[in-house]
Amino acid sequence: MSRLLGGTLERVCKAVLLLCLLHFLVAVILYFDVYAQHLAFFSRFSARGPSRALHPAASSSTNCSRPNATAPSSGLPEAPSARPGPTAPVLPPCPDSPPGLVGRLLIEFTSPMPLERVQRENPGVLLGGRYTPPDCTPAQTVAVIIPFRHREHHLRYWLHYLHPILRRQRLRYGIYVINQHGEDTFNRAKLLNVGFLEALKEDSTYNCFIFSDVDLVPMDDRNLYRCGDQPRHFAIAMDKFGFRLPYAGYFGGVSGLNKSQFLRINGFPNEYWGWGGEDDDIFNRISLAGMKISRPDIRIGRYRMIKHDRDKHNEPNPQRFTKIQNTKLTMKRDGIGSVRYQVLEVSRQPLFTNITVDIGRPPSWPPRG
Ligand code: UD2
Ligand code: MN
Repeated sequence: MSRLLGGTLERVCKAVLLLCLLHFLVAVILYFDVYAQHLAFFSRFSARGPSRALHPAASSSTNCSRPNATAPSSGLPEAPSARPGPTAPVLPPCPDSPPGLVGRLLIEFTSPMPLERVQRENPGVLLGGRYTPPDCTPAQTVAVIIPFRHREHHLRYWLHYLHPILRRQRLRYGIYVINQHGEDTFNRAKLLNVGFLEALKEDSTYNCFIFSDVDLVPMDDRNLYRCGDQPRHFAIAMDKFGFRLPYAGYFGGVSGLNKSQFLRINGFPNEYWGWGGEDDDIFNRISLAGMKISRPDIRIGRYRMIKHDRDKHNEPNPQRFTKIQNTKLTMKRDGIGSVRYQVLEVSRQPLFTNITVDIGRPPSWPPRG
């Protein structure tokens, strides 16, 4: 009897032990899945010798305390020279869900951010802010376009946070800062039209255009800066709006359209001078063209905006309310097909391409100066 009992007990013990082992294994797998970036971090050490030889400056100064610490901490091969030459084997397509994404990021705008540091931490980024993943072939080429004037301080943070994110997302991309020359009234949407044309002039393979305010940083790298079947709105849950969409038709902040979607709506309006309304006009254009907005999950489309006052010469446009009622009438004649501007300078900086442009001034309102 006792032998029988002992035998049963032994079997039970073995089963429990086996279960524990299984549980432990699942826990380990989950751990490495969630903390994939740590894996990437460690793998960097094993590849340290050669990467150091290629980038002597990159080895010591990387800040790894932040989850989205830049450059080598992504664990990706960095060297442009690692890219395949004409005889190298064809790289596999980049995965739909890039491995090595971090998820939620810690974003803060308090520590100073010198450009030299950003540059040092992103050695794989080529002149003009161009990057191509060294280990796979992306399906799209993405032009990121930033409307800009007098926001150097914001741009530094933007570059610091975005380059590592975009690299982890395995994108082939270029960064275009469209800098409005002079002190006339600001015109965000017209600058974005200029960015579309100028980026294509530089590289006709661009087929996805992401339009981003300079002061908006995503808080989650799973918010993939890619284009899809429908125009995409990325910045759906901003800190300044309590991490909610302020209204159903909101399309401000960061958005993305592929080339054909952009051309189908005749691009963006050129006639919104000053603050506001242009994003609603773009939303109208998309709806009128029979397209729908696609958005990420509300938990992923989170953003921090660098706090700022309203800029000079970007006062709210009092015409915006009437203008957005008339998109149907105006979108055919006012858009990418009719944009007039003059490029004053194209300068390829280490982390971005700066395009200074004269876009003219509003016809009547507001008075200049
Ligand atoms: C909101 C929208 C923005 C746009 C704007 C109305 C958010 C987060 N963003 O921005 O997408 O629809 O309202 O026009 O809700 N800029 C300069 N220099 C200037 C003025 C503007 O660089 O002197 C650029 C810069 O990229 C900035 C963007 O234009 O981020 C939008 O201007 P803003 O940040 O002053 O306006 P905001 O935050 O109300
Ligand atoms: Mn802003």
